[in-house]
Amino acid sequence: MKEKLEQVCQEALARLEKAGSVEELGVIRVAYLGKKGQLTELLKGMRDVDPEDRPKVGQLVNEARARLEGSLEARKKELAAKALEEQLRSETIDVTLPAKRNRVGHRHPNTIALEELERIFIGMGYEVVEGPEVEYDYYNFEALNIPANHPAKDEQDTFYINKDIVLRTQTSPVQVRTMEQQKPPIRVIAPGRVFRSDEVDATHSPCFHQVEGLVIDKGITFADLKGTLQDFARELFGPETRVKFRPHHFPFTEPSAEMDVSCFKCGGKGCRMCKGNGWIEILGCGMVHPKVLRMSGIDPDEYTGFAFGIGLERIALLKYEIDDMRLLYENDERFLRQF
Ligand code: 2NM
Repeated sequence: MKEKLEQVCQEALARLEKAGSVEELGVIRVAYLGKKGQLTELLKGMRDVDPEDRPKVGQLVNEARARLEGSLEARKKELAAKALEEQLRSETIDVTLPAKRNRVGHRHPNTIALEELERIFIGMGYEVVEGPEVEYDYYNFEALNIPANHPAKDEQDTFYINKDIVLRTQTSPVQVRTMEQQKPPIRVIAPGRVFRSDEVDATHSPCFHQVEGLVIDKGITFADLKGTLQDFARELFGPETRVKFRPHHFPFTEPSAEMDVSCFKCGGKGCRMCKGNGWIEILGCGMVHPKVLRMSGIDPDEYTGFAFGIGLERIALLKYEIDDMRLLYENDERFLRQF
């Protein structure tokens, strides 16, 4: 019995010594000290021991129990300390490592293009004006000499809130409001969001941005329009840029034109950028129609003026050579970061 006890005890101590985790210690405790543990079983064997030897053997079993308990506790402390040390080591922060860079936001290509346009026109003495995106039918159409049956008014192109109120299809209503409120001379640009009921594709979106300009004063002529827009084009696309005006029609201007710039990529020889013809259309313009002036309270016999409209996305796509307008609205940070 004594030898058996010693053997079990040594075996248990050896296993404790080898144990690598607190969980393993638990398994060993059950195996020796648990209800069916080896030491407990030995104690049950007491009934076979000589009655006069029982106190002695009982004491030996208790001593063995105490040794095992003591060793268990000691190993538990050791292993817990080791685990803590390992955890601390793995969580050590190397303060000498270079820091992770914080990604800072980036200006949208539209914003960059808009700020460039604003810089150019402010440099020529223009003021930046804004107005409502939800607009009266009157300001969006009637005051611009767009009659009720004009194709531009078609419900297919315009988002109607009700029969009198629309989402503005251009920023010209801001120009009309300016003419109503300010006495000439007027020199303003009106940038902003505009809405048309278009299907989304590489060159269309139901919501895009325009920058429209308006100049009203005594003696303003088409020559002022041409000079201004030529200066603008050279500032935006480089001093070598040539411009070309093609006759066009807008209800709110007479005469009207579209302006092309010589391709800034190939200089006019023809390339992919200008689809081989050397010119790129960038804006519409014209002399403000006398009816438009009169409706807004400006006497067309005293004053004349010119106006123009630029699609902001078109400028951003051209300048940054982006081939799909949808990229401008997805706000994919990997795309935006490039500009
Ligand atoms: C364009 C083209 C031509 C324009 C006209 C006016 C106003 F209010 F003065 F009549 N504002 N903007 C205009 C003229 C806009 O966009 C392609």
